[in-house]
This record gives sequence, structure tokens and C-alpha cells, in this order.
Amino acid sequence: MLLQPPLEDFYTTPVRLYPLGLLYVAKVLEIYGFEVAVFDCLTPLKKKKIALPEKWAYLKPYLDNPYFFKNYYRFGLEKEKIIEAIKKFSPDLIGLSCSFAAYYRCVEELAEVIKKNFSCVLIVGGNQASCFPGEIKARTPAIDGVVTGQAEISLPSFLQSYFLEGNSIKGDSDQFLLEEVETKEENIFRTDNNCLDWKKIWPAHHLINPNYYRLGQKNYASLQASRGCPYHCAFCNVQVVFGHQPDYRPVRSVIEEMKFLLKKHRVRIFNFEDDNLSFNRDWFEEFLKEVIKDEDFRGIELCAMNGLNYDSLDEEILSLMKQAGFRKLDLPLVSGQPEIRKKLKRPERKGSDYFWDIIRWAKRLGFFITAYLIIGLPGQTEEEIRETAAKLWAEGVLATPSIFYLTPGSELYQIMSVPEEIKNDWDMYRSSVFALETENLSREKLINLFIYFRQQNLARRPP
Ligand code: B12
Ligand code: SF4
Repeated sequence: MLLQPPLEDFYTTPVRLYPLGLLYVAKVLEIYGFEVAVFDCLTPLKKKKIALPEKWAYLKPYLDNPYFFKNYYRFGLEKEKIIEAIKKFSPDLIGLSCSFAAYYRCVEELAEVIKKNFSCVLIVGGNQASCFPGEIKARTPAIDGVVTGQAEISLPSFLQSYFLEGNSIKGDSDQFLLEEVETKEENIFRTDNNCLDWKKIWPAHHLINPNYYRLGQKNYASLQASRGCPYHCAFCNVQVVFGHQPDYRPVRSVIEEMKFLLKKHRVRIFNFEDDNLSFNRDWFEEFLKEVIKDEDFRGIELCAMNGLNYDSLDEEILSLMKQAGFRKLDLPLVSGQPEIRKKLKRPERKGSDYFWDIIRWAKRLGFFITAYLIIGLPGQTEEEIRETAAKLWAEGVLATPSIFYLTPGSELYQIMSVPEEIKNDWDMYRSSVFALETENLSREKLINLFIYFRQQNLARRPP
């Protein structure tokens, strides 16, 4: 049984909680003969007001501001309901998604409750688990195993060592014999070792209720056409799980998965959570053309809420994207200052003004554009941030700020000097607590900038 745990914060983003990582893990387990249930504690989303932890008392004076957060919440099911669901399925193995440092406390709490009530094997995986496997093992004895990296690569060997080499589990251990699975489904294994080829499998979408995942009136699903990104942006850590070698699925396989979702799950919005979907221009062009020419896809919407790298877009690709069903364009600009982008190693092969060309072309094509800025980066100033925002607003672009937070495994994480009490406290690794101050940007300035963006964006919202 695989669980997406509850979380605690001021907000979450219900339209992007599709448990894609767990569905890939589920597929791996199914291939090995397990009967799998995916239990998403966050969907349908429930929230309950809870007390703001004392360490964030500095945010209290702002909670009255109409443009700031109002309350601190626990999102997700109560633990009694989770225990009940686990009892009902009675699993031999439980896997928890552990993607965020900020919400590790909730994973730990859930792990401890599970261990008190059940004797099954308990494992965690995901980005956070991959960043800190040793620390997690040492910190949370309730967790039996920390599986790092992509489940398709690491889970088979974990299953083999755990279930074939002495550890007990109910059921028939023969079914975990790799050789046996290999002969049955030979083509899904890489030839050089025993891991699965993620490009040859689909996430186990069939294990969730598609009607729980909706954007407005329409069912949506997240998927991945590629993994990995060749760049080395200093604030990014996606390479910890997916590496630097972009790895694309065959276009046909992505189209088939979309058709399955369209027909069986009535999905009308397809959200790509790739690290760098548009990096391989030839692949992206071929994919868009396939979608355009296929009658089944009339009226669908495509989006890449994780953002597209503007450096890899051009007028022709934008036009194909529009025809294929992209209506919104999410573009990470990061900072308006080219020198800061350069220092952060942002890809900018086409020059520092190229972003603004893309904006103009996209506007002409009728896209709704959101540009994402990181606020609070080393070297940034308040003036630059306000100027960039004003420029974006003048172009009719929504400017969305993300307050800079610590990302374990990133270059900045290694080199930035951060007070120990912040670095040692995973709760602090989130935007919403304004943890990191720089020489130019105090916490007060960051909070005021955040409020300013919200106020301005609201005033500009179309009626
Ligand atoms: C989609 C997404 C979200 C969604 C939620 C996704 C979800 N279902 O929970 C939303 C938009 C809500 C979100 C929010 C945040 N996110 Co986010 N998000 C992502 C993103 C872009 C993609 C995740 C994804 O679907 N990947 C595709 C799947 C297939 O990959 P995967 O989940 O890693 O799963 C694979 C492996 O990890 C492993 N695996 C995963 N789970 C498990 C479980 C088991 C048992 C096993 C064995 C293996 C395993 O196998 C899978 C298949 O190979 C990642 C970046 C990334 N590229 O992963 C960031 C990322 C996870 N987010 C991150 C962060 C920090 C946040 C925020 C906390 C930032 C903030 N604003 O403060 C917010 C929280 C806001 C809030 N209050 O909700 C960080 C986490 C870093 C860390 N270690 O702390 C990441 C890595 C991005 C980054 N580098 O900054 N996020
Ligand atoms: S382009 Fe995006 S995914 Fe690639 S390294 Fe930079 S931030 Fe990370």
C-alpha cells in the first residue's frame, strides 16, 4: 500500500497533487506480482486549522494583512481514518512518499503511527528520501528502508534483497524472483542490469479514482514524457533523482498513455511534470504534431505547470503548442537581472533578452502567461525585483513570486552560508516561512514584497 501523507502549511496547491511518483512505484510493485493500493491522504483535500508553530511567531503580525496567509493548516486525512484504510487493505509492505524536507515531520509522524499499529515493512522514497537516506534512517527507526532515486531503478534491488534474502513477508516469495519476471516481461527490463526501463512502463493510473483529480469541471492527470535535465542551475536539485541526462519516451507511448487517460479516466487536461519537457526540440515538435493531427485530442488542454525553459522555445514551437492545446504558458524567469541568472547558471543560449521575445510571440498567439520569479536569491535587490515585476505587468504577464528556500542537493545548498538553526531544521525548507535572509533582503522586506505581488496580481486579475 502506497500513501501520499498529509502535510502542514499555510497553503497547498490542490490542482497539482496528482500522486504521479507513487503511481510509478505502484507499477513497479505490480510488475513484481504485488497487489497494490494507492491511498492519497490529500485527495479529496480536507483541511483543518491548527496552531502556528511557535518558531514562526514572527509571521503573526502579518496574518491580519488581507494579502498575506490567514491560517496555518493540516491538510489531509486524520490519522484514525488512515489507520482504518490500512487495516482494510492489510498490506505486507507500506511505502510513503517522502518528497519534501518541509513536510518530513508529517511523514515521520505517520511512520510512527503505522509502526505502532502494524507489523508490515515500511519504506519511504522520493526527493527528500533521496537527499537524506542516512539521516532519515538514523532519525526515524520506524522506517525500515529508505529507497533512493527512481523507483524503477532502486526498488527492484530493494525488493530482491529484502524479500529474497532472509526478511519475512507473507505470501509466496517465488514471485519476487527477478529471473521469472524477466522472462514474463522481458522488454521492460534494461539489458545491462536488473532495473526497469521507466520509458517502457506507464504509471498505474488505474489505481486512483480519476474523478478526485479535477481542475474546474474537468478531470486532469499528470504525466512525464521525459526525465532529467542537462543544466546545472544552482538552486535546483532535480538531478538527485533524475540525473543530468535527458531521457525521452517514444512519442507514440506518450500518445497511447494520453489516449488511455482520455478514454478510461475522461481526462481533458494533461499536465506534464517533466524537468525539461521542451529541451529536445525535435522530440517536442514531433509530439505536438502528433497531438494536433489526432482527432481524439480535439478540445483537450495541455499544460506544463512545472514550467518550460524559455531558452528552448521559439515562435514555431509556440504556435504548435497553441494548436496542440496549450493555453497557459508557465515560464520561470527566476530573476530579471541577467548577471544573477548567469551566476545561477541558467541556460541562456539565445541571449538575455530572449525571454522578452518569447513573451511577445506568446502574447500574439493568445497564451495566458505566468512568469515565475525567485525572491530572496543571493545578490538580488528589492529595486531589481520591483522593476522586473513592473516590466512583466506592463507586458500583461502575471508575475508570481516564489520565496527562495533551501533545496538540499543543490549547489547553493552546499555553498551558501546559512545559520545552523535554519539548516538543521527541515521544517524551514519552504517558501512560506521566509527563512532565508540576504544582505539586501531582510525577512521584513521579503514579506512586504510577497504582499505587494499578491496585491498587484489581484488588482490585475481579469474580471
Ligand atoms: C509536482 C510537484 C509539486 C506539487 C505536489 C506534488 C505531489 N503530488 O505531492 C506541488 C505543486 C503542490 C508542490 C509543492 C511544493 N514543492 Co514540489 N515538486 C513537484 C515536482 C516539480 C514534480 C514531482 C513529480 O511528480 N515528479 C515526477 C515523479 C515521477 O517523480 P517523483 O515523485 O520524484 O517519484 C520518483 C522517485 O522519487 C521515487 N519515489 C517517489 N515516491 C516514492 C515512494 C516510495 C515508497 C519509493 C520506493 C520511491 C518513491 O520513484 C518515483 C518514480 O521514479 C518536484 C520536482 C521533481 N522534478 O520531482 C518538486 C519538488 C518535489 N518540490 C519541492 C518543494 C520544496 C515544494 C514546496 C515545499 C516548495 C514551497 N513552495 O515551499 C511546495 C509546497 C507547497 C505546498 N504547501 O503544497 C522540492 C523538494 C525538495 C526537498 N527535498 O525538500 C522539489 C524536488 C523541487 C525542488 N527541487 O525544489 N510540488
Ligand atoms: S533548467 Fe530547470 S530542471 Fe534544469 S537544472 Fe535548471 S532549474 Fe533544474
